[in-house]
Amino acid sequence: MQRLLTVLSATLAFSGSVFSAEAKPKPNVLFIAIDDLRDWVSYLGHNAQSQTPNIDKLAARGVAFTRSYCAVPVCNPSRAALMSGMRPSTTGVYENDDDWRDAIAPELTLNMHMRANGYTALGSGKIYHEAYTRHQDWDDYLENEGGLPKVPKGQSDGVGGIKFAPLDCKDEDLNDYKIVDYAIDQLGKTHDKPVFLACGIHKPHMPWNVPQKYYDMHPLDQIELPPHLKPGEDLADIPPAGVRMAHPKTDHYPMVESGRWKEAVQGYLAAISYTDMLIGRLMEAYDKSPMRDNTIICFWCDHGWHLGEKEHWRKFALWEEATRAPLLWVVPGLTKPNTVCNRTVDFMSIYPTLCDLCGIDAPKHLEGKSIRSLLENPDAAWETPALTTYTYNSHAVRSEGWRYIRYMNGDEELYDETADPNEWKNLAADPAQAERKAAMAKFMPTVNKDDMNGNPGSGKDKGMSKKARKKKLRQEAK
Ligand SMILES: [Ca+2]
Ligand SMILES: [Ca+2]
Repeated sequence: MQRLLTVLSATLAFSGSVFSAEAKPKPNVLFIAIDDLRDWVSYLGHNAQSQTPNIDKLAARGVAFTRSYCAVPVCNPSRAALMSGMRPSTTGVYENDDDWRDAIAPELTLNMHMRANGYTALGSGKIYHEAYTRHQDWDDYLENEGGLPKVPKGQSDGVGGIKFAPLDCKDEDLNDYKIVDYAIDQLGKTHDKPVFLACGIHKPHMPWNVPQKYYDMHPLDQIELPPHLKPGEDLADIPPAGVRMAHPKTDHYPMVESGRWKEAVQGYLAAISYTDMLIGRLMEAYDKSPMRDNTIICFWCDHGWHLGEKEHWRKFALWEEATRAPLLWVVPGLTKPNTVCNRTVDFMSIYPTLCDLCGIDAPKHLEGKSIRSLLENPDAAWETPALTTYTYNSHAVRSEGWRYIRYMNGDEELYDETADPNEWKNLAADPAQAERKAAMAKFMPTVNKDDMNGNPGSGKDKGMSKKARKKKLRQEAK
């Protein structure tokens, strides 16, 4: 009863029923970023082998989105878009080699905007792509303490570029453990200002090297392969631009030939289970934290992953597997436990939603809009599909029932997600779908900036060296 009263009074204070708007304390934010975690979390029911009890418990605290999509299916541009509020079509940050710092001025980012509005910004691990960090934009940051144990010599580390192997080591031997420790320490402290606390976990990014016990949780003889057709069959109705994204010769054919496809799936599931253990530790600290009753939780993942669907591996594609990624929100006084929202949202919504929930102005440059209405009522009207971009002027629009992809060269794909959730039958050439395609195309950006290497955009900067172009972009970003 005491506990119920505590929660109730905190809820009233937060909802403003007791205090005036001025007296209302700003909520803290626990911002959890996961790297390369696709929709294989138990609560989404997409893969029965996945075991994520701690992430499921976090989902049950608030609103779990079932149709949430990244802005870009690649680490660096996904994070740059989410943290700046600007799409790659606006910034030119499309790939991992586009240094976002040359395109996005410091004051435009989420962490800097929170600081400008009275927040202390604390971070650990991978929030931005770690090749391009700007730690002076945070009040305190722990980048990467601890190491990554190596696979012993003589033991296989995977198949080609797909890296997986169980390790003889402890949970705490991996750097993510210490990255979570940092957030746990901060949750245990009393802070004099509201806190934006970001914790970026690297797993389940490759290499899927985690302690053996996580592999043992997913016995090889019980592993099932993801849904797939006979070799060559699925790609047969995909236009050349889509087949180039699948590039099956790079990863898929070698994987099939190796006979180790199931082992790779086991490795990814093991890395997910390790990640789930870390979330359990973090949530235990959250529950004990003095900040708990006035702390918003936003849990997101930078993009999805293919494990052989469409004969494709990794992210770097505009299909469901590469673009769908978990999104969870817990907002004290606003969200209700065990809420599921089936509306389509993309991660451009995160920055404006945090501004909205924290009572700070949303900067004009933000391209997404707040999803507060969906957090209050998951069935609220919502007309906006999710938009994902991968490479210059190549976009996917995802509505609740359909996915429409249009590549730079005009190649198209269209999938009926209700009848064909595996996206096996491309309907783009069907004349009966022309109206639907036109309606969905209206959500694609009309302005598409050149990528930061000067190609293959409008051509106006062609011939400029990479260095000269970066200089120009840096000037423009100021
Ligand atoms: Ca990633
Ligand atoms: Ca197909």
